[in-house]
Amino acid sequence: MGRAFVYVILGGGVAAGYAALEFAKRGVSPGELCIISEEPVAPYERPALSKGYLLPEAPARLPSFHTCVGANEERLTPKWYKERGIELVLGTRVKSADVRRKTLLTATGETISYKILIIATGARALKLEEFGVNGSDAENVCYLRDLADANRIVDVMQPCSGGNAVVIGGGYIGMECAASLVINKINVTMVFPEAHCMARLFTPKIASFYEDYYVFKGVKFVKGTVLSSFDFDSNGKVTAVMLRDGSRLPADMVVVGIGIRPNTTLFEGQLTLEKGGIKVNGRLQSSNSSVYAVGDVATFPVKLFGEARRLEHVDSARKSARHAVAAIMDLEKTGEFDYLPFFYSRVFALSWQFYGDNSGEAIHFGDFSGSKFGAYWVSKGHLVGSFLEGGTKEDYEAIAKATRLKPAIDDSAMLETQGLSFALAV
Ligand code: FAD
Ligand code: NAD
Ligand code: ISD
Repeated sequence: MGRAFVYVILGGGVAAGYAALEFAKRGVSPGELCIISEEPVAPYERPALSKGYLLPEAPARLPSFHTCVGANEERLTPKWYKERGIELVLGTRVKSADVRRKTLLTATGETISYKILIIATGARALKLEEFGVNGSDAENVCYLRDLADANRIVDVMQPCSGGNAVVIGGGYIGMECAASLVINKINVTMVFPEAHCMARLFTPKIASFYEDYYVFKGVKFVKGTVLSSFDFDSNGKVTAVMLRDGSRLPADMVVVGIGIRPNTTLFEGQLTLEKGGIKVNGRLQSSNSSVYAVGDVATFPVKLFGEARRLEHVDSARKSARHAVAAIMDLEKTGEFDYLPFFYSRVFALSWQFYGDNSGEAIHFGDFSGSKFGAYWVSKGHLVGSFLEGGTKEDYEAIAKATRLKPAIDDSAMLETQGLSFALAV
């Protein structure tokens, strides 16, 4: 038993939604395109799950944040797909793939064949068990990758008002969930192994601003250690988190955000992998010319830095997906993907954006005791990265433009003095 399509998108997350929009704009015919997703709902803007979705008042709920509203584009509801003859195969896991035969086998036993496959399987959250700690199955231990996880956090938070949450991990999930928990009137302690939060991106000085802000909001930080085990009650609920430094943190709930792994397993041994992702060229095409990969799962050449990167951010998922579809449907006219890495976050009343690469020397600017400050990164005499908290639309456009141009920097002291004005004048 099986169905055949010209184009199949495997995965139904952010990249899948933006790929579908691009296919529709370029005139895909009814019956040509299919999206297969393990999730039971049409593609949505995953970033909403750690922000609007967790708010106690007027929380974001589907269908309001289906793709592609995050980029101010159309909202692709199930009706939108139906009207265009785009098949949504939801709640269906693909359990094996054969790129030589161009087939996918679903967990329901159906074989789906394609002429062109776009892999958009994203990533999975790392589990504590992978670090030797048991307890992920406890009813008050939460992760956050998909809608089911977000619903679980909402349910677990409800009886915890006034109680204690321990957040494991000081990255994006840790920081954004900690803010949401505080807004839900839950006392939060964050635990992570590094010396400061957001260690992959922030300098100690930038991190210090956000940590101070969080402390003002009541968050406690336990840095430089990791959890070693949980205490459980007789119902198997976690009651405390034991740390490797010997301390014990009482917990009514736990949120874990300790990184992700791209979902590449189906293609291991069939496609070339690089840096943990599926290696693709500037057209997002893998080592098999009928297979493309986009979003979190793809390692693509970042022309600006002359090297391949795998990015775990929504803008990259949206743009790589659209570029892949452009390359598939208009191969002759579509050039190489020329992407400027862009990350952002919003927590409490704060909001920052980052463009480029955080390598080389960091040069801070602005008022770190006020509401607008930032940093430039200078590598090999050129500006390669820019961070700004509290900017206006024009400020962010300016740092993005300046970073893309990679201007030569002869005098770091002058860059520090000029600060944001440097980017605004480029
Ligand atoms: P995903 O959106 O994860 O989609 C992958 C899809 O593939 C899922 O639907 C999954 O179920 C499906 N799938 C996987 N394997 C199979 C299989 N075998 N069979 C069928 N289906 C399968 N980035 C930012 O830049 N800013 C933010 O503010 C931000 N906030 C975030 C908040 C949260 C809570 C999370 C989890 C991520 C956030 N991100 C953010 C990151 C961003 O959401 C991801 O980079 C983006 O979703 C990647 O898109 P993707 O399509 O590659 O993968
Ligand atoms: P992350 O990579 O941002 O952070 C992982 C954190 O885990 C590290 O900072 C570290 O503190 C911690 N850690 C690592 N090993 C640990 C251990 N053994 N014990 C305790 N802590 C440990 O990953 P994340 O925060 O889990 O986020 C998951 C994904 O979601 C990422 O791809 C991220 O980009 C994405 N996301 C992005 C945004 C955004 O861009 N605004 C928001 C939410 C999620
Ligand atoms: O990109 C995003 C983001 O950060 C969100 O919170 O999309 C969502 C919402 O803006 C979409 O509703």
